[in-house]
Amino acid sequence: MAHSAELIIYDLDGVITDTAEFHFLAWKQLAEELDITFDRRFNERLKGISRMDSLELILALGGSKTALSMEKKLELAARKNGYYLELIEEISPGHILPGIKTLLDDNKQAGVKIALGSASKNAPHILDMLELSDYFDYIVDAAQVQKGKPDPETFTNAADALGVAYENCIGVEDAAAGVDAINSAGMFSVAVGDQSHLGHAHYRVDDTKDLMFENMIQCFQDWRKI
Ligand code: B16
Ligand code: MG
Repeated sequence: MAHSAELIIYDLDGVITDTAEFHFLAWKQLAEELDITFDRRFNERLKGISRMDSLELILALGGSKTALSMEKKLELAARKNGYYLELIEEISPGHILPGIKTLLDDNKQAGVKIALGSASKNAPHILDMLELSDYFDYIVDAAQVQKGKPDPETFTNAADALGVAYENCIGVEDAAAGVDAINSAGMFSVAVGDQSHLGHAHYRVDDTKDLMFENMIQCFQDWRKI
């Protein structure tokens, strides 16, 4: 008998909307102030990673700067977030990635629960600006998560809160660290993006417009039969 999915946990940045460019510009501004050279290639490593972990990676890139006090690091992280908040002021429903609105509508109509599993402390604010908050049964509070992606906690937190067994959950991600997190949680992983860094997902599409609810459910059921 086919098993049915009970909960789909969506990542935010790179799946629902593309805030990665704004994160990049905000980190770049901070890195320049610290005389650290920072490019788009390095920025790929920050996708899905928490704010403080991202700062540590950037400081390590700059050499000896990792020895800064915690107070100074918190100040730098807050400064970056200030730049980021300025940049995202203009976000509107027009910034929802292609195909996502239909996917959420189909998900809701099928009676499958919906959660947001984002590393971003700004996630509730961004969902509001996208006018998508009403779709979500649960939003993981990034501030409550002890271990960020690739640790499974972001995803297991959502399943625990909604009382769903991990094997009945699907996670949707655009970052390699996020797919690692979903797989370690024992959930079915769906990835959006390139095979070169997302080949470890159970199911992958190139672009959000190719994410079809029925296909995701079909692949999940095939996986559960194994
Ligand atoms: P904030 P996701 C992640 O979002 C971003 O990919 C990552 O670049 C960012 O550092 C992280 O959120 C934390 O964001 O500074 O807003 O708390 O992909 O997990 O939705
Ligand atoms: Mg992401």
